[in-house]
Amino acid sequence: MVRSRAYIALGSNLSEPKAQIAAAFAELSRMPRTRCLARSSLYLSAPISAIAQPDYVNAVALVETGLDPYALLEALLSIEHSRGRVRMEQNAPRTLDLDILLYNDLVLSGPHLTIPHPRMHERRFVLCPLIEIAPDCEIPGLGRAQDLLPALSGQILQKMTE
Ligand code: PH2
Ligand code: MG
Ligand code: MG
Repeated sequence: MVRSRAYIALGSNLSEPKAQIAAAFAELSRMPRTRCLARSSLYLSAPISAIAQPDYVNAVALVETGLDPYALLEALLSIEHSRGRVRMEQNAPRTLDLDILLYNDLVLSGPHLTIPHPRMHERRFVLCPLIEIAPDCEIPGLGRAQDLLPALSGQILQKMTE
């Protein structure tokens, strides 16, 4: 089996967000031909959105998977759906959001999937947990994740105690 490594961003700000993220970590390991290799701490973060909404709980996981990027996306969408995610406008509150951040060192741009995630470098709630589990992480086309953090110091984020 061809094994790939993917970093997944987890986010929730509805229906007990902390429990949603804990459940999602468990679900990631239940995806076909996939196991979770690392998970970050949970982070409480102010919403980045034009819509007023509750704070988020965010985290990042590293998975090893035999799924190709599109099959991985399908499996993540199916977990979101099973957790009661209802799609509304962009950046609306959600029970669970699972985004592919990186897939090996792949660069892919299509109508349904863009890798690296196109907004990951602008989001402290993504980069902080990512760096926690992958300190030397390189984002194809953008360089070291560590070097992108200082520009985002204005974004409010707090590591949660479990
Ligand atoms: N996700 C969004 C929009 N804004 N803000 C925070 N703090 N955390 C998120 O996960 C988040 C967001 C759309 O995916
Ligand atoms: Mg998202
Ligand atoms: Mg998403």
